Amino acid sequence: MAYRSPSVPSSEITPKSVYLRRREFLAGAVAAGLIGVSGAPVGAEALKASRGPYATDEKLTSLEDVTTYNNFYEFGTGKTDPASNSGNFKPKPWRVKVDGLVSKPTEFDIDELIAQMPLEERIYRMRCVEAWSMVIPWTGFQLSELLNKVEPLSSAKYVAFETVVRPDEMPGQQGLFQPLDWPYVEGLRLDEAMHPLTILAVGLYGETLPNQNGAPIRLVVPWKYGFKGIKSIVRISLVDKQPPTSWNMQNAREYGFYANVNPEVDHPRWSQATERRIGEDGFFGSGRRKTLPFNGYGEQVASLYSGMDLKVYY
Ligand SMILES: Nc1nc2c(c(=O)[nH]1)N[C@H]1C(S)=C(S)[C@@H](COP(=O)(O)O)O[C@H]1N2
Ligand SMILES: [Mo]
Repeated sequence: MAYRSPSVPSSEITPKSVYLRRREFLAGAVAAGLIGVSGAPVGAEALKASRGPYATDEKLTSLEDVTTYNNFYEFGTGKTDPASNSGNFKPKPWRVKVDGLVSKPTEFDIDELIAQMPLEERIYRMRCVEAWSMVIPWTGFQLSELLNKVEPLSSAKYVAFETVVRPDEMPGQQGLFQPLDWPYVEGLRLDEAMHPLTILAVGLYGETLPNQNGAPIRLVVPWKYGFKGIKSIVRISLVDKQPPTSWNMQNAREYGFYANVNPEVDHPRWSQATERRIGEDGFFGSGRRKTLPFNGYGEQVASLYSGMDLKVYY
């Protein structure tokens, strides 16, 4: 029996203003040779999407900050490493395998998948566990739409995700210092995966994902810390037990499976009460803002955790 979540109606077309705000950055980036004269990151394609629900009206983080301040350890551990070191990464052709406890295991070609799925723009806050945050206009589709296609069996309780392993194209996977075991793996409970806020993003700012943001397809779970948003996914498996997750394996004391944003539970080494909004850093800590429970999405998701001790499930 397939698990279904309520579908979300799509409405208007993305407002032009979203794209106009990109222009400030584009001129400088063309000059720097980061993007072609067409105004798109090299290799990027425009994506047509309707405006999805849940959009925050907070100011968008600039395209420049979204694409030059990243965490993607396969390309190095520095914030600018993913943008600098991902030029040889080939996000096409690409296939995503969806298997495990499903009636119809399928391997999807990324272009066919993008053509089939109802693309929406979702403007979400993203809160990294390191206490910085952004507001990003993603283009993508609900993970539930993909899972419904393969028909999870009633024995499926969790969803496991896996990133590609390509040391030839990912310099962070070469050499002696390996900060994480590869592949990067993540997981969600099935009800979290089916929640309408949970998306697979294939683009941002109206175009296909830049390599550093997880091309060609990555997970976005806006009420959880950013590390749950696994990038460059090649496999999605429905399983019956809680799957291992990369940061939890690396340091279980500091990173949990649930990783719901919670200002009341501090990281062992720093407070989670406030966050630094990238691009709005000012003198004397202006630009810091209060972190909200579930990153501000509590109204939508708190009921998923009723009965759980939120102080423990970090
Ligand atoms: N495969 C993979 N996915 C990953 C990471 C990573 O190192 N490898 N970093 C995570 C972390 S810690 C964050 S905060 C987000 C950052 O996404 P962004 O660079 O698109 O803002 O990606 C997450 N997904
Ligand atoms: Mo993060």
